[in-house]
Amino acid sequence: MHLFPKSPASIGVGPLIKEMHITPIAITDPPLLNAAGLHAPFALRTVVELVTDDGITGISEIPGNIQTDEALEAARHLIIGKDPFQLGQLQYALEAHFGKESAQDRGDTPWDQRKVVHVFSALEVACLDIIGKICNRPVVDLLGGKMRDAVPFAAYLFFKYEGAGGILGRKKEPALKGWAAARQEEAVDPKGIVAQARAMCNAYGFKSIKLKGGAFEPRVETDAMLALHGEFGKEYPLRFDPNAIWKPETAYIYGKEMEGILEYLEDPVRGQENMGKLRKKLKTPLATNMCTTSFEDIPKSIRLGAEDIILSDHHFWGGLRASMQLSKLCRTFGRDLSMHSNSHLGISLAAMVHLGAALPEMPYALDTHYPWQSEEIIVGGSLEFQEGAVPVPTGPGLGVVLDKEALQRLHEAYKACGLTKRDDEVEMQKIHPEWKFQKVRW
Ligand code: GKR
Ligand code: MG
Repeated sequence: MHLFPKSPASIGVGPLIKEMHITPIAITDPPLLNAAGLHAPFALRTVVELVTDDGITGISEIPGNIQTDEALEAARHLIIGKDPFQLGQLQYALEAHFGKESAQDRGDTPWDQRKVVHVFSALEVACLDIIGKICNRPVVDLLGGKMRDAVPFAAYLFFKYEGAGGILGRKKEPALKGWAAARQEEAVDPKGIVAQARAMCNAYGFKSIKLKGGAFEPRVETDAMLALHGEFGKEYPLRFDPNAIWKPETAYIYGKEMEGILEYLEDPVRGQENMGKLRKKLKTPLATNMCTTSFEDIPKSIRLGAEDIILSDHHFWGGLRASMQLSKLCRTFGRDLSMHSNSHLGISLAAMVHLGAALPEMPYALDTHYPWQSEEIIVGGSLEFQEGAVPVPTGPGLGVVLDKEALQRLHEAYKACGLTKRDDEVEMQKIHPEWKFQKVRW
């Protein structure tokens, strides 16, 4: 007896992908500091649109880099004419075409520099958007269904120079109010960081706070965390992330000093070995988006006990379904899962929210850079936060619609800005010519 019709051709014949549009865009970004240097006046993103032969469009957004755009272009022939439901075949074809990437391809920067994971993430999310539209269900339902109605995020603070991005060195605009004004303020000491936290939490209702470190000496950054604890410690969990720029002895000294005030400490040191050793000495849980960043890293992570929390990112882990699989692995091995972020717009945020809503557990509020951005490419403008959380979009697919005019405008900005990849070292050298990125500095 056949459980399925004999001829699979009688089922599963859906629309096929007919067009792919790859649009690099540039969004203004404030002069934020981190271990790799300084954010450029523009952050780059790439928007991918897949259109089926019956006119359904699926969209996605990934970090912008000309190499990823070229790889997407090189993969065009693997995508056009294909069934958007056959994601396994698509992944297999991409890996066969590009070869597998190794953990080393990730690079030493705080962000992931691999290519194929980004390409697959872009295609997978756009296909899920199409599938959701065909089935008339939100993406969260394709990932297993909704475990929560809204997804909580954390305030993500940065040491920063004065200004708003867009034009290098642009000064504050006096007419701005609220967070729009605070976003432009300088924050280079504990006082500035506390003021930034207050303004961001007031505007978005966040109930957890993360400080990006690695920009100043550990003493200054630890003092900023102690100041945040003094101001918010009773109400909000706090986290700190120096992006692996501390030596093990430094991380031990300051990690001990911050014991008891942190919800978790993110990438205090470089590499799974150093993380595993430090983890045995500190009571604070350790999190990472730098040392355990792919499925290949999991066996060693478990052997060494490298971290307590893996910060997934669907752009880096190869999509939303891969992040769901990661959540299962985390559960199996006693790890928690949360989410990492880079500068991004609403398509990425919507994808993060669908994933966050489907995760079986969510012990920590997710990271997002969203408050630092001031432009949008989705119809209706920025997605709204309610009490620090984003309600899961209810429309079919991702539930957000691409604003074509805004896309064109930001594509023109991309062409005019002259950037083709993120390079925070070069940006820092425009202000401090002698500055050099160091993997481990203090
Ligand atoms: O945007 O400067 C930044 C961050 O440092 C980012 O690149 C990191 O990838 O947010 C990230 C992190 O949590 O490490
Ligand atoms: Mg991090």
